[in-house]
Amino acid sequence: MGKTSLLERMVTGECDEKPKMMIGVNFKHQEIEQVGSRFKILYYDVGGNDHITKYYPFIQEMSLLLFVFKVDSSSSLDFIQKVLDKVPLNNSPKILVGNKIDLVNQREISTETAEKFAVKHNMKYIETSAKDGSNINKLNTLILDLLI
Ligand SMILES: Nc1nc2c(ncn2[C@@H]2O[C@H](COP(=O)(O)OP(=O)(O)OP(=O)(O)O)[C@@H](O)[C@H]2O)c(=O)[nH]1
Ligand SMILES: [Mg+2]
Repeated sequence: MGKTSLLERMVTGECDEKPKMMIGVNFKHQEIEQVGSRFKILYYDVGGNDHITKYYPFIQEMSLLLFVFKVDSSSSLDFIQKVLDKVPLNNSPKILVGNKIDLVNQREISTETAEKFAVKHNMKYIETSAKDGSNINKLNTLILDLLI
């Protein structure tokens, strides 16, 4: 999906060219200054191939949830539906992220389809590219707006 690449881009402004296939949780923190206040956000980046069940207790504790799929793969959005069917969620704000929008010619999920999915699940929707940096600032701003 590009979760680790996206987080890297959000937090450092750079994108690691070769992220490793991940098992377990990767933590990253970000400090943001906004109108005189300082915020610290701790991200939990969960490996996509892991059994999601083992993260249930963590997911319940999150202040905000990001669901990342890749716009060049319709099965990646199906996977999010499967997760939503299984995982008990709290009332924290949720953002659906359609990543890899730089792959214009390989696109399988339209903006409209993803927006409908987001509305259905009470999520905000945003499209990004961790590769070229599209909308990363917008995503950071949205996250902060929803948290404060
Ligand atoms: N074209 C394109 N490739 C991307 C983008 N973001 C990530 N990638 C590539 O997609 C592959 C997977 O990226 P990761 O960041 O490891 O994805 P992940 O969701 O963290 O994967 P797991 O941790 O294994 O679940 C890598 O080869 C990345 O370079 C993007 O926006 N555009
Ligand atoms: Mg990863």
